Parts: sequence; C-alpha cells; structure tokens
Amino acid sequence: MSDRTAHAKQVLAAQTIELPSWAFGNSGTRFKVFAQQGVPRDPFEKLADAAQVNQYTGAAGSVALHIPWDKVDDYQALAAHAADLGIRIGTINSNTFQDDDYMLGSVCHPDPAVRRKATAHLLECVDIMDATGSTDLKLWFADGTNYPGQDSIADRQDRLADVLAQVYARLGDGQRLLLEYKLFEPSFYTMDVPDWGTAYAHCLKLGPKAQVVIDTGHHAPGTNIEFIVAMLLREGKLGGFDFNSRFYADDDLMVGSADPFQLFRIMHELALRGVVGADSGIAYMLDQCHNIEPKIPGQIRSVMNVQEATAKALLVDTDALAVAQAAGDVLGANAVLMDAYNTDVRPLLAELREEQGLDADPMAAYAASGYAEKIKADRQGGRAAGWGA
Ligand SMILES: [Mn+2]
Repeated sequence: MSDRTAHAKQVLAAQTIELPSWAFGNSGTRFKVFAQQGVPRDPFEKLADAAQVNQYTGAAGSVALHIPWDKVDDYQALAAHAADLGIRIGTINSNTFQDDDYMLGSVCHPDPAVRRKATAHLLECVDIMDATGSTDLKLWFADGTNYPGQDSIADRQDRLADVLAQVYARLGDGQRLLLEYKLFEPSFYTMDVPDWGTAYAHCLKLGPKAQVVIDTGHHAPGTNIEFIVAMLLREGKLGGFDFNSRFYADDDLMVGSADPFQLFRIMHELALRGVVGADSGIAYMLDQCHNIEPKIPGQIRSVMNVQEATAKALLVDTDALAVAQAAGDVLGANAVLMDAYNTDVRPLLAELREEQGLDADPMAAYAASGYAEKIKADRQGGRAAGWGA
C-alpha cells in the first residue's frame, strides 16, 4: 500500500459527517408531502434512526437538531439517549421562519417586537446548546423582501448586525455561531444574507467565534463553490458545510448524486489544507430531504458519497500536482487531478470498513438487518415527524 493510500485510510477512518434530524421525518415539496411508513414520531426516534446510519457507516456519529422541531422537555435526557445509541447531539439549528409573525422577516423585521421575539429564540438555542453540550449554533435566516422599495436594504443589514451581536455575546467558551447564506427563496427580490460575502462581512465584524456555513445548494447555477471554499479557508472563516445536491435551485437531493465531480473538487480544496479530518474545526453536515426515497438508506448512501469523494481527494498526487503547476504544465496538472477522480475507491472503502469491523457494503447490511420492517411494524399511531413537528 502506498503512503498516500495509507494516509487516506487513516483520515477516512476518523471522518465524521453529521446527520440532520429532519432528514428522518416526512418531507416533500410545496406541492405534496408523501408520508412514509415507520417514520419517527419524536426526536428520540429520530436519533434511533440516525444511529442506524452510524452503525453501518461508522462515520456519522453526530446528529444536528432543529429547534423547535426537536423540542423536548429534557435535553440532557435526549443527549443521554444519543450517548446510549453511540452517537451525540451536534449542531443546533434555529428556526425563525415558521411563525406568522415572521412574514416580513425575523431578525431584520421592521418591527422591533418581532426582532426581540426572534432574538429570544436564538438565545434559547444557545441555552439548549449548554444542555446538550453542542458547540455550534447554525443560523439561517429566511429574511428578505419580495419587491423593490418594500423595505430598506441597508436598514435591514443594521438590524441583522444588532441581533447577531447579541447572540454572539451570549456564546460560551468553545461555542460558535455559524452563519449560512442563501441566494434566494423564500424571498425573491432580496435575501438579507444572500451570499458568502455578506455572511463573511458579518462574521468578520463579530469575531473569531463566528464563521460561515456553505450550503452547497444555496448558490446561483454555475457558481464555483470550491473557490468559495478556498477563500474562506484562507481567511479562517469556514465553519461548516450543509451538504446536498441540486440540479436547479435548493433541491436538497443526496450529496454527490447530481454532480459528484463538484463534490470531489470541493473535497480536494479541503484535503489540500488537511482539513477533512475529524478535528478540523469544520462541521461537515448533511442538509437534505428524502422526499421519494427511504430515509435511512438515503442517509447511508449520502455518507458513502461523501466518503468516496473524500477518498478520491486524498488520493490526489499532490507532489506531482505541484511539479506540474510550477512547470506551467496545464494538461499534466489537470491529468493528476483527473487520475484521482477516476480512481474507483470503493474497494479501498470496503477494505477500510472491514478493518473497522463493519460490513463492506453498508446499504446491503442495513437492508438485511430488518430494521426498516421493524419500525414500520412498531411505529403505529402517534404523529409522524415532519416539517413543523
Ligand atoms: Mn442548509
């Protein structure tokens, strides 16, 4: 085995991809939510399903919560439940977009009372982080406007900065604020955090505990996301990823399904800087919806897709790449990258799983486990989890 392969296996063995709790509940589009059988009815059952993904991949040891969808009376009990399942609670995701009060925005709303309500929610999320031991608060704001003249673009930025400063001041030692941006939707004229530049500017002003989150589906078509990755890494402001795939807009399809080459290019920038490992300080998370496919296998497949892209990125012959780049060898440099991309890394990952005591084929092992049939039979009655639940 080459040194490069051995190193790749070592990094892959420690790689962690966080799962979103909401991926296990029912989801859909604004046209229809197709209910699936056996879907979790509460956050405890969501964690149980997430633990299945970890059991078969060995690479998904934490679960992101979404508040209020995952509200419980006792967060320490929820954290203990996660620990019993061999996983832990990760990022806390806030929600300031589902109350009637938020029609014109939340933290950027023209009415100070609505801004206070939204701020209180964000501070409550930090309280929950204290209870669960979470280190990251993920902020995504649906705020924006639909029509020119509807509100002052600049004033809304001032309101946003004011609330962010209050939340930042509440963060404890070892806690971070991760600010996510999105080009459009649900607002169609302006979003208040539409791009990485806006998120970066706010995070820079806030301080070292504020960093930017890249949701791969939140850009204009054709955006060079790996360039954004390289820039934010260079500035020490890349806090995490929401991984998913898109063909058109914010499709939230399985990561690596629409454009595996793009995922490879992103992972290459990260591998170059040595930050794909578990202690990188970058929160690697999935943010997906499984509208028509079964949810647990959908998450297993997604984790495998990230592992495959990561493995290819780690196999890039960086020495040969540097030589070709320095020599101005355009085709040679490109060939080095493509050689790694075109490597079939599935045998390497299968071997790694067997070394870890896992089944070489996580999809088949889960299918054979009978868990899907068991939850369909067991989870009768109650209300299936989904958006808003
Ligand atoms: Mn996201």
